[in-house]
Amino acid sequence: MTLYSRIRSALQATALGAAAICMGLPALAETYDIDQLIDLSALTPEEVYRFEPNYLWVEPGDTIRFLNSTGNHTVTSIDGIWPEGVAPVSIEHKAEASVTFDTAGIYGFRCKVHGRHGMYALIIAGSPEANKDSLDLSNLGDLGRRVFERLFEEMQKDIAARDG
Ligand SMILES: [Cu+2]
Repeated sequence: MTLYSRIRSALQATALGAAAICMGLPALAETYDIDQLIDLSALTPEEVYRFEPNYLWVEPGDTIRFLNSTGNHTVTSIDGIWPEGVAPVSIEHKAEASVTFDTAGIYGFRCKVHGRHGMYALIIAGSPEANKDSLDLSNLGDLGRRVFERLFEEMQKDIAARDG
């Protein structure tokens, strides 16, 4: 290695280090995408009609862009899986619509048309504490309850991982 190339790689390492430090600063609000799919190659109905992804943990202040809430798809908040005092969400006929999660808690979404096929999504913003003990699945049918039980298992794993 020549002196010149050694200096150059030292400079590059410094630049990488600086970039890494920048990324370690308190996170700015992020934006995530959730798509709405009709995937005819899927094996089960709840995979044919689905939010992709259907489970996401964000931080308060983050935004989710819901894509392709067109045709028959909707993004509709579920009474009983929604933090108290947060305005309900009802997105229809939008190729793209953003929801910002300012309040910590657990948020359940369904597609009004394909909920009967299991088209649901679970979002946790920051911490589930606000409404984790007051979740009410009585507005859902059997399939919806089964889907949310699976999604809540994911959430419990993430809670355990965060606490551990
Ligand atoms: Cu749908």
